[in-house]
Amino acid sequence: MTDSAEYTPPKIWVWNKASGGQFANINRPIAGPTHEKVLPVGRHPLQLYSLGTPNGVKVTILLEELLALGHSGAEYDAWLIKIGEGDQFGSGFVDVNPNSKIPALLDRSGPTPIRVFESGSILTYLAEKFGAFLPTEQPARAECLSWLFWQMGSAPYLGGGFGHFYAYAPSKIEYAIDRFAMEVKRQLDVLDRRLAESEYLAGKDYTIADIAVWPWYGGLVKGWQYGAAEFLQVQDYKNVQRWAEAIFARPAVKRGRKVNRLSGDPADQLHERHDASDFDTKTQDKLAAAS
Ligand SMILES: N[C@@H](CCC(=O)N[C@@H](CS)C(=O)NCC(=O)O)C(=O)O
Repeated sequence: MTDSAEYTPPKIWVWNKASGGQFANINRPIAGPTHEKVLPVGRHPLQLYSLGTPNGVKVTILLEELLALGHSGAEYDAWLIKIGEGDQFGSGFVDVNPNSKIPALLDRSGPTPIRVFESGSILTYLAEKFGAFLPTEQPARAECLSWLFWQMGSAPYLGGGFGHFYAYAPSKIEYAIDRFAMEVKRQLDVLDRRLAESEYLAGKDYTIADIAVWPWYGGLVKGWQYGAAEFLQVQDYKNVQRWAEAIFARPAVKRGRKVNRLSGDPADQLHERHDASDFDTKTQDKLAAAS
């Protein structure tokens, strides 16, 4: 790697070397599949192809919340897509998400399967399908969608910007870390001010806006992201802390967080989910013994 201070970009960028840094092996400048692979299909109407990252758990949290409300049509099979091994570039996955990123959903409940990709689109699709967690009346609906889209536009600065340069880049570049730490702290302050005046992001009710924002910014203030809690002084954002705790106390959130998770405490990892009983400790013990 050339030091950024000495780097003069060539006239035309060419892909002739690894970029370095964690996850460099999955980065490519071209789209499309790299190999043929048919996706597995389970018995439920909804087939989710995902991984337990902040983007992935948004969907499993919503599905668990819908099931907790009694929407049996939200039963789902959650299949593991190992992005570190390039599963997102398999032909079957690319058919469901041409952007090759988790999460991706296939709704097989109707005569023709419907593909849905981009977590914000999946949350909206499911909330509309089941008539839950997305207010129908204004101004709450507009507020919910505004915060939902805020997450989609803001989190790349947290993950792709701050997280990348603070934790994953091959060298620590002060300019990049300063730039994105500044932006992430500003975003936390935006949330803190909103949550000072409102219990949840869209108002008094918990909605898909909270479900989208919590895995990123709730996780950050709980110290789960990038080992950056002290660096960013996350304890100062008291209203975000209050909101993050309230959401983490929900049983459906605890279940949703476990699905497709490959890291952390093994007791919090349910690699695939095909039935509500998969969360039982006894079933998990059996699965572990069989593998
Ligand atoms: N805007 C997308 C972002 C999805 C995304 O970035 N997914 C990451 C994991 S958190 C991924 O699949 N990365 C694989 C890759 O970039 O090849 C969404 O909200 O669904």
